[in-house]
Amino acid sequence: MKWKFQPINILLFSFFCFPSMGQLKLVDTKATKQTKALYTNLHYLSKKAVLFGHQDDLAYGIGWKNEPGRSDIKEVCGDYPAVYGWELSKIGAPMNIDSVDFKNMIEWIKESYQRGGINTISWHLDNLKTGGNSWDNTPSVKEILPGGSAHQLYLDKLDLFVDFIKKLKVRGQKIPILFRPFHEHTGNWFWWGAKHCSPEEYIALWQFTVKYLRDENKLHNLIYVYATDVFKNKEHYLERYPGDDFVDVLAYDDYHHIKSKKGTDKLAERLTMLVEMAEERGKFAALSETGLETVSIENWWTDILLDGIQKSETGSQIAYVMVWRNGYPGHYYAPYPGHKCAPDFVKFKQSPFTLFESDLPNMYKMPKL
Ligand code: BMA
Repeated sequence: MKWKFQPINILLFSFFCFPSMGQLKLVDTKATKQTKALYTNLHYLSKKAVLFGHQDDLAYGIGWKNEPGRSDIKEVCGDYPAVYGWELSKIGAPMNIDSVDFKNMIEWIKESYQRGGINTISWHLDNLKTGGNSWDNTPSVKEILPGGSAHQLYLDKLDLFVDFIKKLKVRGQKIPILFRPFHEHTGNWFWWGAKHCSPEEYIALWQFTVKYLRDENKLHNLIYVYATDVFKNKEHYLERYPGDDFVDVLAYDDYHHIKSKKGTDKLAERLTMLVEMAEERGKFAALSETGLETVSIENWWTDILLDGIQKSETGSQIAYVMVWRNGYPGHYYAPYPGHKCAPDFVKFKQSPFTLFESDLPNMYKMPKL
């Protein structure tokens, strides 16, 4: 039976599992009411269930683009995802790197917020030293830090980011956003990756960014998500960790150990470490990106993804899992009507453990605990 948000459940649950509920601390002590509520609700739900997310869900799917109300997820299982991922690469241009119109993105974020959904933003920032894209891994972190040759260019980009975030408002309420910059940095494919900057530089970049957004620009609707790629152990994960005062969510992306049943031992092992590290800090964890390109295994959703997440009791306590975009035939991570994995996705959706948009309580209202 699906776990229900009845007052008695909340009371009992919080008493046993969440004694310090009222004391969650965000990077931004001035975070808006709705942002604090979202963080608290996610933390709380993480102990019990996992929210499902999908990148660019409302923007396009396989065989369609920009069609109001559409979503491959909804068309397969009858509900929207609980979490929507968006990408800001090329901010300042009319469209992002994946041809999503920024004006439409703003509307989709508002629309999903009004339905009770949650939005997260990633940023494949161009290499500002060379003018290349984020995969141009010419070292440049030092150059965009204060005193560096491309620092002003970075400030200009951050100002575009600030303008974008300021437009995310509904009835005067600023929409809370889970912001996940400089991700997968244990890998080497982006210019902010492990081989292209020192831990000190990465940390300085992160801290500078938080201070610029929060303190200089007074954005108070951001929840900061630190997301590595795969990692060997806790020490490796924390090598570039910017500090408890600069991170709200401990996340990681994993496309490596999700390709077969065998790999899920590694997935479970990492999720366990992640949840432990988050708990020790009074924060929560997330599997910020994953997926099997073209979902070539028919029962992948239940037998690999869900089973992998649930394999370890501790590891299962992540707040959400998000799969990547349905870009084009050959590059998609979610089902669409008629795909061979669709029936299994419906089973995944029906699991009492997975939460989709209409399963959510009011995430923007502080739970009474
Ligand atoms: C990658 C791929 C690219 C895309 C990029 C940024 O993983 O999906 O096609 O441009 O993410 O969204």
